[in-house]
Amino acid sequence: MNNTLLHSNGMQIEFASSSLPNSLQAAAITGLENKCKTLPSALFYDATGARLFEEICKLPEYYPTRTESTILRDYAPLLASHIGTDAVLIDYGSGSGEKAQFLLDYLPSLNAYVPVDVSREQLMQVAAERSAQYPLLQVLPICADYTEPLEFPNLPDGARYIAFFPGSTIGNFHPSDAVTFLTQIRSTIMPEGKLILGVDRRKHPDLLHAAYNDKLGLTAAFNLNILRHLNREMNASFNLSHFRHLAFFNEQTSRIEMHLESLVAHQATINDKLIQFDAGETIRTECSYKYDEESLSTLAEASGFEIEELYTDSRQWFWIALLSPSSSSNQYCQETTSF
Ligand code: AVJ
Repeated sequence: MNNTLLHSNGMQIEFASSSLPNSLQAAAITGLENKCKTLPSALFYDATGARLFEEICKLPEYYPTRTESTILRDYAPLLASHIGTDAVLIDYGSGSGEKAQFLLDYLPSLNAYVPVDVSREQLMQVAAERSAQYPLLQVLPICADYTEPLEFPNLPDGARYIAFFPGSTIGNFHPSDAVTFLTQIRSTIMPEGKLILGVDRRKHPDLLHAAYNDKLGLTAAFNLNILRHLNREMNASFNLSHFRHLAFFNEQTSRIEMHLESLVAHQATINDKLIQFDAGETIRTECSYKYDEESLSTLAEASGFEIEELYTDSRQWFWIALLSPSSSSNQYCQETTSF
């Protein structure tokens, strides 16, 4: 593939023929060159992947989305009372904007709503919808990868920030990365802000297994789609029929692992790099950590937070955690993070 262009001034200009950020492309290559092959989970979400995930959320076996929505609906008034008046709500990864909607109806005196998302199209649509819905609300969309430090232009000094990070996306971070990310949120919302965090709880492995191995095979399609995405955006040559979906609960690490298992010894190319697969070798595509009270406390503490409230559902499958910066803690202390 020709990725360079000769400019009229004689300079070679490199351009990406792909809509994937270079950092994500680099991470894909590095991951596939590892001894234990991995791919970044962010690669799931091309247009097809985003649609498949929406369908997964409707499956009877896939409980997290539905359960979190129930908790948000039940506790929205209480959460609103903790948020208080004149706050700025930062919606980390606003997506289709549905989750924050549960809160906004109860927050008539919000200072501003700040949806943050990488998908510009979705972000602008959410911003337009909310502005129309709440004519008095300042809506300040930020198009960014929220794992990078954010800049908040145009916000009044001394605003109280409420970070909202639902969806149990925190479960996709390795514990040490989760600490880094939450520590960064903490410094954004200091000193008076709060964090509302969606967390999937550890539960019976059969329930977890079913949620990631649905009968219709949508999760398998979602997982395999990552290879189709790479074939299209990184000039890769993966043969999807050489792989199968694998998902299991790893008891030691308390995480669901999703893999793509190579059924035969074969090779594929990606951006002209040759990747060899043994029969039975896997690419790990996702980890989804499941928390209990102890591991959640450890995470909160290591990130300089304390748990103020834990809201759960009748089956105790999911948490909406309300965290506040701990007054006593030293935010640079990040030692207690192995599970
Ligand atoms: C969107 C990250 C919460 O980990 O359960 C769904 C993604 N992966 N089925 C999760 C997912 C497989 C999901 N999160």
